[in-house]
Amino acid sequence: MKRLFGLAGLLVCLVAFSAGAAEYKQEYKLSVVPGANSGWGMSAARFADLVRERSNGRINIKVYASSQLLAGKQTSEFLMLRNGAIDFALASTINWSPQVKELNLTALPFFLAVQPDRYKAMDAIMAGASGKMMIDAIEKKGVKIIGWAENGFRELTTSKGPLTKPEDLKGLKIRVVGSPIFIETFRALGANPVNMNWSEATTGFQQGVVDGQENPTNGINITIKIWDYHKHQTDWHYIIDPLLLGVNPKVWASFSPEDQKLLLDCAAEAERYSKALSRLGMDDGASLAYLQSINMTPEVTDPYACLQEHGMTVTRFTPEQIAAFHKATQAVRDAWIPKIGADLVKAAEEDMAAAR
Ligand code: X2X
Repeated sequence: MKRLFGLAGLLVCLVAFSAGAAEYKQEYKLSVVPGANSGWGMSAARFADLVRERSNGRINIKVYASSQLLAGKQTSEFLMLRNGAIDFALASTINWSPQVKELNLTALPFFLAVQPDRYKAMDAIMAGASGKMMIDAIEKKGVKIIGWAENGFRELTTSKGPLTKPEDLKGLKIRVVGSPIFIETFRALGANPVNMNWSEATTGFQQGVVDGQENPTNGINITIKIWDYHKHQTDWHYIIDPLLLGVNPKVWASFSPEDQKLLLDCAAEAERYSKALSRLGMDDGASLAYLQSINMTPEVTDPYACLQEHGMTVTRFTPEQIAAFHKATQAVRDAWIPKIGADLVKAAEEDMAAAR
């Protein structure tokens, strides 16, 4: 009798186990817009590796970099994640902002640049009420968020230059992402913005279709060897590009509570790694120390020296230069604050002030 119960118990366990296991996919697809060697792609790979390791291979996330899952069209990522064509995405606010207007907050020109410590300001938004409002806005539209990360402050690179004042941008053709606030910002500065998907951008730079572009130094500009196309970098910090780790809500609900906790923990580590890659050589040394402590120091640790060694000029804006650009883009902020939500902008201002 005892043996019979034992056998029955075993059978119940087996059935329960296979039912549970059957809910998990063989492979979860994670979308990344730029290449695998970008800081962004490396952060996604770290997340996937940590998850695979800690789940003993039960959760297998595969990173699809270079907009592979998006047929090259970066602004369709949010809808594909929402409808389940993609399981996970490490995504930029810039690419999702056409669907979630609140995500234009960090694309408000010179909004963070005028803060005394721009990284502290970004961290304060992520950790504060305004960050929570951004996440709520995304989740209301049908995507679960499990963490933040960072592409970085977007600096301008051009074939003409150096650029030191707003008038220097007059007539320059600049590649931007297909999100309206970018077009308006560059028009306000007298430039000629051209919307181009990232998947076609480097070919465009090579062919000289545009005179410039804007992307973060460590994560993108250095990894694509921007010096092959542009000789000048303008460090104006005009906007920052935070990243969000999103999951399709049905996929999220299919994970056990223990595995959800595992995923959240791995997302937090990936965030730390991603921020360190983005801020390396631009902070007080904390990013380098962290990367060394986890044995993941990248080849380039001094981004400015790297750009200069490759023949580029780097113009690092003074607070006065930033103030001049801030003034020149006032109309863009005035037009966009009501679209983003005045309450969200106010909450961000309060979060940043509290962290000062
Ligand atoms: O397209 C860009 O510039 C990139 C790669 O930074 C984004 O996806 C926002």
